[in-house]
Amino acid sequence: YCLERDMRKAIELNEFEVYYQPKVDAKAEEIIGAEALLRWEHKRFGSVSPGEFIPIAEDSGFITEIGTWVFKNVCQQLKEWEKNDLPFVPISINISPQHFLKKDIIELVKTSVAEFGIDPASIELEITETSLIHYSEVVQNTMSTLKDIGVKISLDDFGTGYSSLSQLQNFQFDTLKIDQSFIKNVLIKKEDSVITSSLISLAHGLGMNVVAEGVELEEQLEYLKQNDCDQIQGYIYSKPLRVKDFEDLLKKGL
Ligand code: G
Ligand code: G
Ligand code: MN
Ligand code: NA
Repeated sequence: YCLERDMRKAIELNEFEVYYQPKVDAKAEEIIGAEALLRWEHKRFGSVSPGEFIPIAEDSGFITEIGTWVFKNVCQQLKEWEKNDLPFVPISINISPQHFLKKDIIELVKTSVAEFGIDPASIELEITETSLIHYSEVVQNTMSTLKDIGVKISLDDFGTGYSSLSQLQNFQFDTLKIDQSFIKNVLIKKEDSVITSSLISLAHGLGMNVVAEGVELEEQLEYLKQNDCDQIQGYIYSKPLRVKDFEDLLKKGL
C-alpha cells in the first residue's frame, strides 16, 4: 500500500485526530498548556505513527495541507472550549520547516484566528532549528509578523539540530524546549546534566521560558525543579490524550 496516497485521503476519511499532551508548571504543578500531536488511525492498518508519516508528508509537500488541517482543528477546538465555558489552556502546534518557510503560514494564522475568533495568545507555534538554517531573512520577517499578530513561538527539540547560539539572539523565541534526548540521561550522564542546567540558565538569561520534554521519572523531575526549569512535559504527568480525556484531566486537575 502507499502511505503517501492514503495520507491524502485521510483528511476526507476523517482518519486524523489531534491529541493533547499537558505541559505542567514545575512549581505550581498545574497544567498551564498542552502540545497538539497528530494521530492517524488508518481504516485498514490501524494507527500509523507521526514519526513514520510526517517525514513522508514533508518529502511529498503534503505537510502543508496537514499543517493547515491541524491548525484549523486546534482553532476550532479552542473556540469550542471557550463557547462551552470549559477550562482550557494555550495550545502549541508543531509547524514543519517547509510550511513555516512559506508565505501562507501567515495567511493561515491570520485568517484562522479571525475566522474562529481566537485570542492569538492562546496559540503557540513550535518550530525546529531546521526552520532557521536557511533564508534567515524570510524567517525573520515571518517571526516578526507572527509576533505582531500575537501568537507565541517556541524552539522545539533544541540541541539536536544545526542551530548556533547566535540564532537564539537573532530570533526572539518565547520558549525553548529542551529535547528529550538530554532529559533521558540527565541523571546518568554528567554531560547531559551539565547541558540541561546550562540550557536553562542560558534561556532564562535571554528572557525565554524553558520546557523540558520527555520527563518520565521522579528523579528527572527533581533535577529539573532544582535547576529552575519552568515547565514539564512528559509521561510522568500524562501521555498525549484524546480531547475528552484531556478535558477530564483539566477539570479534575493532576
Ligand atoms: O507524538 P509523537 O512523539 O509520536 O510524534 C512524533 C513526531 O511527529 C514528533 O517529532 C512530533 O513533533 C511530530 N508531530 C506530531 N504531530 C505533528 C504535527 O501536527 N505536525 C508536525 N509537523 N509534526 C508533528
Ligand atoms: O518532536 P516533538 O517534541 O514535537 O515530539 C514530542 C513527542 O514526544 C511526542 O510524539 C510525544 O508523544 C513524545 N513524548 C512526550 N512525552 C514523552 C515521554 O515522557 N517519553 C517519551 N519517550 N516520549 C514522549
Ligand atoms: Mn513539539
Ligand atoms: Na521536541
